[in-house]
Amino acid sequence: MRLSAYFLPILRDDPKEAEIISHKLMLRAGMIRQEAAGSYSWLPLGFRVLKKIEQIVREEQNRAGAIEVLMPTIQSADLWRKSGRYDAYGKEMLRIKDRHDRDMLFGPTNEEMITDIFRHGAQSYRDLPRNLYHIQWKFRDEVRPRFGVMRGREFLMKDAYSFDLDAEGGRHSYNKMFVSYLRTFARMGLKAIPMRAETGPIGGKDSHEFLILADTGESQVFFDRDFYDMDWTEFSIDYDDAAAVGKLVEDFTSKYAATDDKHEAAEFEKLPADRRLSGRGIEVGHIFFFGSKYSEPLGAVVQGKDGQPVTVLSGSYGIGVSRLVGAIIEASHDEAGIIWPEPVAPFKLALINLKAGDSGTDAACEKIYGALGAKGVEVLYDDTDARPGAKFATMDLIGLPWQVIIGPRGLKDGIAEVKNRRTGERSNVPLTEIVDRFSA
Ligand code: P5A
Repeated sequence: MRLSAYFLPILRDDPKEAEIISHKLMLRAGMIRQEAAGSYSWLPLGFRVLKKIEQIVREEQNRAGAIEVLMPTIQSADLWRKSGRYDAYGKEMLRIKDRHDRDMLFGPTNEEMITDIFRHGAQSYRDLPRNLYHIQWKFRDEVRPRFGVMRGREFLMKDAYSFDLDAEGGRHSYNKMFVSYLRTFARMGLKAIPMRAETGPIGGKDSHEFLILADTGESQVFFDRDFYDMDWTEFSIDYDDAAAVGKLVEDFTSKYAATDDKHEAAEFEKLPADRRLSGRGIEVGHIFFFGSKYSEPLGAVVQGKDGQPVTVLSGSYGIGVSRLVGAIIEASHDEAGIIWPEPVAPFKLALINLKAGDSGTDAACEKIYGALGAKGVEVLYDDTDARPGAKFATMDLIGLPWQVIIGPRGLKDGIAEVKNRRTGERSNVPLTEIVDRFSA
């Protein structure tokens, strides 16, 4: 992409309405624009990151055996009346009437709808276990939407729903999602610590929230220092091996970690003082097992192996896809701007032409831009006539992992400067080697 033809409305100054760094940087980097309280348009740069995150989530859900569907955002109130949540959900639910005066709502979550879909599509024990998920916009009329996309009213969620015949199967389904979450967040460069949590309006008694540590997080968290020493990268596992999956979950849940509403001071104090850590955390995922809470009132019953009817058991599993964009920035930035982990970066590298209009630098840049593009490397080519200082500031702000800088001076010696955004390390690389350095 050529910057001269792109849409990147950069703000030089800090927007006043933003309280936390990720919100400031997302506005300054031209990633989003606020449309109403807690509601944002995703501009080209932000949209690319959102799609990258969504794709990682999708790949890891598929790997864990979940099957993608897509349900509508607007739901009928009928199923919610059956489950008892139409009244219970309260003011957070955006209620709508259609032209026939029927009660509709903008879905804050989909337990009812998916249970009804499953009920109509599954007849016998052979149709279980199954896990169906979608990645769809939700609306929750939050009392205090704030911090940009971190607590929005309209936000993108991945929500998965499992259906099992018995408690043991239900546990395995829950554990598979647990492990897939460790993998998903690790691929984005995040350590998201699983913590015991309140189940709130979703219900059930078992739930874990996945939190990343950041001073601006909304939850107070307490956890064992040992989490730092765990291996957060090696989660290759056979999802069909219930014992192995269970063992990994056990490793991560046997250490103390809880949000403040589930915190048990007495238990925490049993840890040696130097292992007791507390801080703030951002909830990027939340998984629940609630058994028959929805299948019972909605009549999700299948024929069991012995011919008798069985009410299916369920869990639901959420990831805050749009929240993750902000959360990753909270975890990865410096005073100059965002530092994207490569897997979620909007482009892999910035190609900076220090003297656009100069036939030498233009020709060198065009050649590299064309060759990298042909290899499938995502490049944002700054071919504008802005001053070098402004170009560097913009590229540092938007945080692409690599910068390849080409100016008349280096060109004379046949070299470009390559800068790593995270480490700040710079090196001189022969122009002839640049294209080989990067892969898609
Ligand atoms: C699980 C999937 C649920 O809704 N039902 C379907 C269950 N859980 S949850 O914890 O309420 O939400 C799941 C994740 O969505 C993100 N999230 C939000 N992101 C941005 N703005 C919001 N207002 C918001 N509310 C929830 C969180 O990451 C949460 O873990």
